[in-house]
Amino acid sequence: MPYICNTTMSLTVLLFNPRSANSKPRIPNSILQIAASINNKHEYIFVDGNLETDPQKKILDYFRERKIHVFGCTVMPGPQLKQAIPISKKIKQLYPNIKTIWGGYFPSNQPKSVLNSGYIDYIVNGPGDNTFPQLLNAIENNLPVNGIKNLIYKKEDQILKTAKEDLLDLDKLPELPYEKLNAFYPLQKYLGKTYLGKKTIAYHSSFGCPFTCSFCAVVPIYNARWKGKSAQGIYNDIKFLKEKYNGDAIEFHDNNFFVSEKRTVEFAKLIKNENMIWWGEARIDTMDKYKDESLAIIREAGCKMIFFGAETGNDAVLKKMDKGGTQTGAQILKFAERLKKFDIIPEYSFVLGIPSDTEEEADKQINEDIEFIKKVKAINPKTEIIIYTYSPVPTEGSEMYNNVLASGFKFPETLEDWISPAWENFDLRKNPLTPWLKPYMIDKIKNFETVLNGYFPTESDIRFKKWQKNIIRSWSGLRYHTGFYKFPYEIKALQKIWKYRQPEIEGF
Ligand code: B12
Ligand code: SF4
Repeated sequence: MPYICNTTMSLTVLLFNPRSANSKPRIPNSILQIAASINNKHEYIFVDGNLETDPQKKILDYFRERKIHVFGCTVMPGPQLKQAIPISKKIKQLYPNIKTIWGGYFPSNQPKSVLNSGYIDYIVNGPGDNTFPQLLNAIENNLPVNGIKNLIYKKEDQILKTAKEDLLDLDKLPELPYEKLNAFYPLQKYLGKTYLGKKTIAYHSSFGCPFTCSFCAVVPIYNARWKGKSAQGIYNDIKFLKEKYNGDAIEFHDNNFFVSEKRTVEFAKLIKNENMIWWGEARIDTMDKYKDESLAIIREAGCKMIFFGAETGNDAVLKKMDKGGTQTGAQILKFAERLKKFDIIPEYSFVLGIPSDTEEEADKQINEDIEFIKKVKAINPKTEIIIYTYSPVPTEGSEMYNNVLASGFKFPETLEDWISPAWENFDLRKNPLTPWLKPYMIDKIKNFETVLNGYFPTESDIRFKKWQKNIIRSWSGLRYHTGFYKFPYEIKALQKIWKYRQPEIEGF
């Protein structure tokens, strides 16, 4: 029987995390942090689609068994929509008086289609740590919501957005209710075996990001703001998870964990003796400013691999992407070389197929990016390469949104459109449907990716054995070296048989 608190609680809330990965569920930090904000004030139930075979049945059973007042759902683009949409719709049909609330990156960036669906009442736009309890208070007492920050809702036919709240001090937020989650789903199920360790903890230590890359969905929500929890605060939480649940590795889920060198080094010094391996996301230009001794200590403290948005080797394009202005192609190469010295594996992601004025330009840029990636690999063969195709961030009303619309590109209008197979591929940044990208270019990107993954299988797929890597490498070598990427069916077949994982979609 899941934990239900006995003290008198006001409302009962069901918090749903739709399925986001086929395997390896992670600690569902979004709903966990939201639960923390109402802990001991309202009763709550967790349902995690990653650990349920039929989450809709589970949710409807809860609705039948007890009075639930609010349904809260976290949504990122892509596969989570496949459960979030039909289940939210069903709840509204069966229980029209239940308040339905969505939070997370998808609804914050897509308020129109979400609210026009008619089955979502409120969107929490960015952090919900204050907004959610205030909204519940308003729902319970029938109060107006217009004074609550970080909220989007519909009044009559108008979509209204309230003011953005200043970023909160993470050290002052309530502790995450891990033990309550554990009563619904054993926490051990979330501490999976990954490339980093046997029991990997997913941890989120900061809000936002201080940069404004023009393609990034974090920017409209955080507007170049970043605030991190203190090194000591992070350490205390990790130590708790290590001692209580035997966590032995950490995946930092921050958009940009390494913003502050001081915080990273302090954390490294604290975690050093805990014998844990860790990973996080960073910017090349930020980390290239780190002192040698800082890089050495973070490696010594267990940081084995870092994810960086390299994007492209073309300086003009980097500028267009507004990568903060200081990242250059030369720096990307130099930094891959520099990390070799510290035995830290750079995981570089590239965005291919960026908007171009002509077909020739678009194709030329793809060819150059492919050559650049090969240069990175030649300098530091351990570099992990992640390839995305450029997908416009559909932030309604933004300048880029308008430019992309002007190019003939159309975003889905209804919520249901988002779960069509074509749009799912768009979300996974695999097939962007952008007018400047022709099918042969998409094929080229995909074929190169297949050959590259064949010749350099990812280190992070721990099920992939050495002998398997050797076979697939030898099959792909000729193609990689001669640049003949077309029709790589033999590599694809092996990847399919051996269920090759792509870390960009499923994580490690
Ligand atoms: C973990 C994660 C994943 C994991 C999920 C793991 C698992 N098994 O569950 C994996 C690796 C599978 C994944 C995959 C993808 N992801 Co992802 N993911 C994240 C990540 C790193 C952390 C999410 C998290 O836990 N955050 C911590 C919590 C505390 O923060 P939060 O979610 O923002 O929650 C706060 C508020 O948003 C709000 N809130 C959130 N939910 C709710 C719900 C309610 C009811 C309320 C009231 C409030 C609320 O309140 C919370 C507390 O303040 C985020 C980046 C990030 N830092 O958030 C990207 C992120 C969400 N992912 C993103 C993307 C694009 C994807 C992919 C589509 C990428 C791809 N190309 O493959 C895939 C597909 C998703 C899928 N399969 O459904 C983007 C979304 C961007 C966008 N365009 O909207 C992000 C922002 C990364 C990025 N910077 O680009 N992802
Ligand atoms: S540095 Fe990363 S998280 Fe920050 S704005 Fe750029 S792409 Fe987004």
